[in-house]
Formats: sequence, structure tokens, C-alpha cells
Amino acid sequence: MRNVSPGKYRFVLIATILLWIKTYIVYKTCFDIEIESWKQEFILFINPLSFLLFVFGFSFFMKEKARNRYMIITSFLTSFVLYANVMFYRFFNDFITLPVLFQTSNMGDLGNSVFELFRFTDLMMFADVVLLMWLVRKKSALVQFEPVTKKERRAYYFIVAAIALFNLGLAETERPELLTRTFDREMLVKNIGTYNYHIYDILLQSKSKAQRALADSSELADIENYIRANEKAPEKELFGIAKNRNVIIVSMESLQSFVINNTVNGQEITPFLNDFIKQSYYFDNFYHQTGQGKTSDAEFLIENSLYPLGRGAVFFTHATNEYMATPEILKKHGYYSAVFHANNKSFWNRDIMYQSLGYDNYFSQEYFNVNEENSVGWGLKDKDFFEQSIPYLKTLPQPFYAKFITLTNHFPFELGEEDKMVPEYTSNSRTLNRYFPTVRYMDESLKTFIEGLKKEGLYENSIIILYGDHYGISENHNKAMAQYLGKEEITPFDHVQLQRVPFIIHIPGVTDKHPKVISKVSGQIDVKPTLLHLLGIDTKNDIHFGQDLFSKDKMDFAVLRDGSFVTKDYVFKENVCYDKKTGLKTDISHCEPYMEKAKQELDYSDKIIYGDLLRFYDNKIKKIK
Ligand code: GP9
Ligand code: MN
Repeated sequence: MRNVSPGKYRFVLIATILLWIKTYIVYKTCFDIEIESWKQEFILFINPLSFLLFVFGFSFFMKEKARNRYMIITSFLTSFVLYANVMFYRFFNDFITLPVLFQTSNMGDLGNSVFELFRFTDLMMFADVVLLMWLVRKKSALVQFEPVTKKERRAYYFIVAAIALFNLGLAETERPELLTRTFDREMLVKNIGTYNYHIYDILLQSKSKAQRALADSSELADIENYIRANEKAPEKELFGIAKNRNVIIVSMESLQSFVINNTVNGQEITPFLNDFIKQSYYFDNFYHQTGQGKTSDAEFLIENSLYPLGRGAVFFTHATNEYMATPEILKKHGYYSAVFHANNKSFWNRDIMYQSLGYDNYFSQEYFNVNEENSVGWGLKDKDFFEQSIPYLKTLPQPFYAKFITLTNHFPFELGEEDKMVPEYTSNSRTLNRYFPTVRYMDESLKTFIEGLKKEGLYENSIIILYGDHYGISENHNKAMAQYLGKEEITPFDHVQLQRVPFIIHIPGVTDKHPKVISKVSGQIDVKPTLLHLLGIDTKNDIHFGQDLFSKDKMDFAVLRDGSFVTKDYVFKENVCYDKKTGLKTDISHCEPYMEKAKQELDYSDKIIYGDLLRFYDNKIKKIK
């Protein structure tokens, strides 16, 4: 590169470095970004670089005057976006996401408080723009214009791309599947930087806006016909049996059914649940149907009776859609609704999505006292979480619908020695080994929670629902799993069977007198109509894919999000049909009658979400608009 004179790049480098340093200072002083290691700090430091070099690089395509103007305007606009984020963060404690910004009420709130939020030192945020202007005016020799050749531009953008890829690569080692799975704005900003995050947000929002614009109400008519044809009448005896009771629903992190009534090294893994089941309705053939959105997908299924998406987390991609979720329906019947979860409120975009689901309140991390002693792994330990939740629960207007999301039994299943009530298992999988003590811990925390409810008089008049959100042990641990289950290997058939999660309905005064184990094949999709019927709420005009679990002719059927499905006698996975009795392959013709139905359900559900079709459904006049 003999001909390269560094002067050519000076202006771009000065502007980039100024904004880069400024952005990093803003990260450290205005945002509350949790950093756990030097590597994370390094990623945070380099993440603004690729974007800044990229945009300032456009100046290499311009003549002198245009270049100067472009550099100053770009520096100003970028600084403005950064400053807008600072203001937004001061107000909402969160990073800007387009739909939130354009929700008129938010704009209004923000607008009114701009003066309050303003600090005199904020003016410093634009100091570098002023500096650039000064350079152009007074020190033009320093930022002298020299044309850049095509070859040089190419080399420049090659370097920019390399920096961007390096950043993404590092982020990927820190957070696998960052862009498709883990959706927390803080995590995105931390890993790809605030500017790239905005571009990502814009792309995501435009894609769903376009799909939405192309959809029309006629699409809903077919879907409604399908749903009405599938509907099963509720069981009369149980309809309304829990009318007006408080609803307490608990998402049990990563809990799979195989630990229920099972032991590790001769000790019961879930003694409390095993006992609780004996006073409840327990569903032992109940499947999770989640995809990449994990816990949030389970929440979505349970409260909407729609399938989550095949890619991405619907909580993130379609959070501003129109839904008819359980909290919203219950509100019409006089219920107050709240979620309790001691994690960052923007995780899985919950703070936004919960508004669309009709929640009145979200008790997120900021409501809890979280410190080193009471945390492990992902955050507040379940026992402390429940303990600190009860005083809030007591203050809610009744009847309430309250959802609790546990956290301790989350991969990588960390737990302090003092909390281990059963030993780790011994196998080649550290993950499986550690799973048992954390499951046991969660089981114990549920016990104290129920005791707490009893003590506070919140038990008798409630209906308590517990569900496992998704698997905890992935197929990467099949060998250890086979060892634990005493099998030679985990076949695809076994894999599907391992997707069962516990589902428990406990109605004090009812289920303790007549407990029941129900073995119908079912899934998370069935929870919404089941619960509404128990509360005496008619679902004739509701759009849902599940069926009431107590209805006499509820089909034995569960479709998993990857297209596998389970019927009374067969399991279908990757185009192979298995006989449940033997676990062996059988003729595909046995599965054929259900293949179309499984596909149809997922397609219809996807259509509703991508087209935001429920906006065409006027539930008040009970017909398609
Ligand atoms: C995070 C918690 C766990 O808030 O819900 O998420 P997961 O990784 O299981 O989806
Ligand atoms: Mn989970």
C-alpha cells in the first residue's frame, strides 16, 4: 500500500474515534450494563466501531464540500440517536425499540419529561460534533480532502467487514444464537452495540410490518372454521368449578416429567410435587411445544393457545400484535393480573409483550432485593423469589390472576452446596449431573411457596396451576440420559417422549378430595380453554387451537413446534412413525391421518401471528370484522 497516504483517512478516523470513545463513555456512565468478564468488557468496548467506520466511510464516495457536510451531519445524527437513548433510558430504564418509541403514550410521557430529564452536562454529548465543525472551518489543512480510489475504498470496507465479523464472532462465543434466540435488549446492546442494535430492530420491525400489511381478514375465516370444527364441549360438572377464585400459575423452569416419582442415588427428586400430585389433577402425557423462545414460548402457548413461531421468539418479533390472552379475557370478568419474575424486565421483551397480553402489573427484578447471598446462576434463588413475592401478592385486588416464573433450575444448573438436598448424579454429563440438585431445590421452594400461601390466607380460594416450561436436558446429553434411564440409547422416539413436562391443576377443596392422574395426550396449547372453563368462562367465540383437557372427547394429540406429533398410539418424528407400545418404527400409514392436521395447525397459527389477524376479530360482536 505504497500510495496510501494516511491523511486521506484522517477525518474519518478522527470522527470515528471521537464518537467511539463517546459511545463507550455513555455505556459506562448512562446505562446500567452488567459486565461479568474482561471478554464482555472488550466486546462492549469494540462494538460501536464497525458501524461508525461503515457510515463515515460513505464520505469516501463524495467530493470535498459534500464530504464535510456529510461528516458533520452524520456525526450529529449518530450523537442524537445516542442521546435519545440516554434520555429514553433515564425514563424507561431500557433501550429504545421502535414500537415502544412510537407508542403515542410513551412519546407523550417522554415529551413531558424531557426538561426534567435534561442535565446541563448533556451538552457535552455534542462536543465532538462542534469539534468537527471547528476542524473543517479553522483547521482545514488537518482534514484536507484527497480523493480515495476504488481500490482503497474496497480495502477499507473489507477491513470494516472484518471488524464487524470479529465482533459478531466474539459475541457468538459469549452468547450463542444471540440474534435468533436470546432476546434481551441489554444483551444485544452489550454484544453488537447500540447502533447495530437499532439497525437490527428496524429490519425486524419492517419485516413484520410488511407481512402484516399484506394480510387481510378473509384469511381468518378459514381458520375460524377449522377452530370451530375442532372445538369440544366442556365437561359440565367441572365448568365453573373454580369460578371467581384467584388463579396462581407457576412456570417451573426446565422441569421435565422424567424426574417425577423418580430417584437419584436412591433419593426422591421431587418429594413435594410427588405429594402435591396426590391432591391434584396430574397430567402425565403433557408435552411442551416451545421453540427458540423457550420460557417465553411456553407463556405464549399457555395464555393464547396459539403456537409460538418456528424461528425466533414471538415475544420479541410480534409483541405489538393484537391478542386475546387469558389475562385480557379475565379482566373482562373482573380479574386483576400480574406477573412475578425476578429477572431483567426486558428479557424476552416481556415488558412490552405483557402489555399486549393484557397484564396489569409486572413485578420484575427491580421489585426484588437481589444480592450476592440470595442469588445463584441466573439470579434470585427461587425460595427468596417466592418469599419476597408473597407480600406483593397480598396487596393485589382479588380475584387475581398471578403468574410466577421460577429461575433457579436453569442451565447450567448452578447451586451452592448449602442448598443441595440430593447429590449430583454421576455420568459423563456435568449438565445432567447437576440437574437433579437444582430440580430438588425448586421442588422445595414450591413447598415453601404453598405453605406461604396457606399462612397468608391466599390458598383456599385459589386454583393453583403448575407447568414445566420446556426441556432442561438437551439431546447433547443423550448418552448420560440413557444411562440414567437404564436404556441402551435415546432413540428419536424416546427423545419425543422426553419432551413431556409436568402439568398439575390443584383446586383446594376439590382435587384434594378426588385427585386424578390423567393420561390423555395433551400439551401447553390446551391450558387456556381448560382454565377458562374451570373458571366458568365460555370460549365459544375465542380463537384457540387447544382443547379442554377435561372434555370427554378431547383428542389425544400434541404437535411439537418442530412438526413432530404424538397421538394415542403413535409418535411421529422426522417422517418416521413409531409405535408407542414398542417404541419401534412402524408403517407410516399409521401416522398419515394426523400428518395433515399437525401441519395445518402450525400453519394456521403462524398465519395468525404473521398477519396479526386477531386485529380483524372483534370479540365483542363475536365475528370477523
Ligand atoms: C429468563 C428466564 C429463562 O427470564 O425466563 O429463560 P429461558 O432461557 O428458559 O427461556
Ligand atoms: Mn425456561
